[in-house]
Amino acid sequence: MRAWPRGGWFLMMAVIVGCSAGPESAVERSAVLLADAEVGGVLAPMELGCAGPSLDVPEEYATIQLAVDAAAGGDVICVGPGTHEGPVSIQDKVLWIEGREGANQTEVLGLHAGSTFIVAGAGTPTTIRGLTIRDGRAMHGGGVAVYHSTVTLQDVRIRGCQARDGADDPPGYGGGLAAWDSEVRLERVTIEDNTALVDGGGVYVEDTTLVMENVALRHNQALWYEACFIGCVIVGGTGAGIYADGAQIDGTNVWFERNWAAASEGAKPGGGALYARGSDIRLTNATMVGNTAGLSGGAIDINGGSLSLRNVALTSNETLWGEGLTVLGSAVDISHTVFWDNAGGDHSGIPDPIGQDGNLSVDPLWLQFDEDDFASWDLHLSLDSPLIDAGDPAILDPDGSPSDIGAFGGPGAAGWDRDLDGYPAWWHPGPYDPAVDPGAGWDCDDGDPDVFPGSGC
Ligand SMILES: [Ca+2]
Ligand SMILES: [Ca+2]
Ligand SMILES: [Ca+2]
Repeated sequence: MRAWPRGGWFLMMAVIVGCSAGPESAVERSAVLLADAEVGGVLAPMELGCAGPSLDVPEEYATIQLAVDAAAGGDVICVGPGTHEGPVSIQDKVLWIEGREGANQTEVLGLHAGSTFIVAGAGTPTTIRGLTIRDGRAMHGGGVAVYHSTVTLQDVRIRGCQARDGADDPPGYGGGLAAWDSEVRLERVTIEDNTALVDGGGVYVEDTTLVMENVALRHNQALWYEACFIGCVIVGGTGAGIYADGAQIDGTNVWFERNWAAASEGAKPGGGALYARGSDIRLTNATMVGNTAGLSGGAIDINGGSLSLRNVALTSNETLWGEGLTVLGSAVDISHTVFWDNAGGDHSGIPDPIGQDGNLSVDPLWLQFDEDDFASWDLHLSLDSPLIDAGDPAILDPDGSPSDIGAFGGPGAAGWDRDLDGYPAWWHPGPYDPAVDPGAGWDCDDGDPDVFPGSGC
């Protein structure tokens, strides 16, 4: 049964790609880092980024790979603005790779010829910063593949990457990013419009620790395919936002929006935002809206391990036969979390959490939300939202008030900069206030790097 849209999905995803320089330049950021690093009279090149000694692309090395090959462990590779060709392979070497003028100026293309970045055997943190990574295609990690390594991605966008074995063939794992036996840290990272054929449209992690702060997973897909040998079998895709197997995930201020796991009958489970098995998942101040899965777990499908949700908004997710949250044999700790408008019901496999530990079943009253017009969505809270100050009182918002539920609550509420223009999105409930917010440095349009205070706000 083909009950799901297929080819039209990409066309529905109009995403603005900006090309302007960020007003907070890498030079300015690096000056701050330089001042920090000079404390005590010790300079650490890996902490200076482009402000310190570096191998420069393209001035000294024509490609990033040539710079990587020439670099010694601990070196900084500084990538100039423009479009650079990958794939880039980093083997047994700890490096810092930074786009000097940030992700809106610096793209690395995978050219559909493997993972755009592969990092293997880097025992201490290798950092990739200030880049847009796109158009990679590989069986594991179309954008970034990490093996037996410790990797940090900062101010990075991963877009339009695919996990698949060949041009048309499954299987693939982790459209945007995949990691095995690794430690991965994501800070201010957007993973959007990536596809896996089959599991982990945005991210696939196995036996890996994944820490996320201000991470947005949007419009990723885990697709189904037909396997035809003797007759044809439809096999579903699982974990459209994230697929976790034997992983530990700790996410603070995480945003799952309209990821799509096309699991179907006789096949795999679902997990529109997240599928996990044998994994320990902890999400604090997450927003999970409009995700879709086939069999179960419109937002979350978890099997074994543990799940902790705190200050999470799990609303308006869809599944054909399951619920918003599907739990099978997991230890669950849910508090200050709102369930609302999930097709097929809010949850299964757990005692009803509503009405205790601060959990709610109320309309979140997003600032703008029309299920049929997702281009208009604005997932800030409206001024009369019942999620305001309804979060865990032990967690505070940037203004010192009790935390709001969702991605715009908690200390990291002010840390969103999805368009990476250097200006954080306003976090407070209610619409942007043109009298006050520009002066405070809040971005009125965090999806467009050409619009910021002083330019359109
Ligand atoms: Ca508050
Ligand atoms: Ca911004
Ligand atoms: Ca902006």
